[in-house]
Amino acid sequence: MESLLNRLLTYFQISESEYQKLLAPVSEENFAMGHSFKDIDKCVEVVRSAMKENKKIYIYGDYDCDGIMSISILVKMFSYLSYPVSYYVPSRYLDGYGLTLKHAEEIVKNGYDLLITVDNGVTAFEGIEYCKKNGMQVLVFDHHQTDEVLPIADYILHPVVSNFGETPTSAGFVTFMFAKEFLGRYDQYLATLAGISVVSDMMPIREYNRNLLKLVIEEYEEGQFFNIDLLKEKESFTESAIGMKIAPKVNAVGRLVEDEDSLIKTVQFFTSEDKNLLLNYNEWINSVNSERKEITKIATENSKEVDTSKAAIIAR
Ligand SMILES: [Mn+2]
Repeated sequence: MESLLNRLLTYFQISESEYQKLLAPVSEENFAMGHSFKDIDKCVEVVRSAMKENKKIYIYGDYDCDGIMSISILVKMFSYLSYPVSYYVPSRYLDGYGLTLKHAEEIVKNGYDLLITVDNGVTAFEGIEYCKKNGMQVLVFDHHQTDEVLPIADYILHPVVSNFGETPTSAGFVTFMFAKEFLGRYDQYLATLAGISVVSDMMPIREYNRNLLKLVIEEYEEGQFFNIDLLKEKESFTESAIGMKIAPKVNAVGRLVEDEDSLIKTVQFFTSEDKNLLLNYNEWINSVNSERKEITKIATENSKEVDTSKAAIIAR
């Protein structure tokens, strides 16, 4: 009779060597399973020389949890090196998704030298072309579906474009891999933000996604990251705490809050270590999330056709 293991392997359609890999302990060294991004060294070089020449760096992200994790990973990375950078969380209502030509004009006007788009960019043709034509350098860290033509950025870091791997992953993961390469070390906090983004963007929990998530959950210690402790409340830090507590709260802000000055508080929340600020912003995030819950409740009670985009007015 066929062994139970063989029957299971057939059932799950995995080979014995894949099974062995699943059993192997995940580490900071092997979680990416040997996958790497083409041109990641070039991206590192662009940022390194920009810093050497004291160039002005601008990060343009997105308003959902993945976008906010991606911006926060870069902002925190630069703060480790005490290098000042500017960043922007676009408003779903005032800017919409992705770098616009209008915003690119602002960036150029303000004298920035290097633009890094995160969780957007692969379809921002006009904005990126404008920046390039005006002498800026542009890096794109994204994971969205690309057109056949790519924007004329200097380099694009993308799971498919950069031949990273078959399994889709989040922009936070892509950005984390850059930060890891740039810093020359695995940073647990940045990895934790990337792990959150994998869950919040509902990426398949397989291969490197699963490994990173497993690793950050295993490594997590209560009291280590005050902001994450606040968000997850009394739960232990697990995939379900991310999916049920952390991600919905961060997404609620991007969904409901209109003005950029408030949106930027989310990145401050993930990059600051000022306890008072964190307590304060946590309360604000919770209040926005309560609004979100209230709206969802009303919407479900009333009808299936309630326009929740109007909800922004309530939460401002
Ligand atoms: Mn995303």
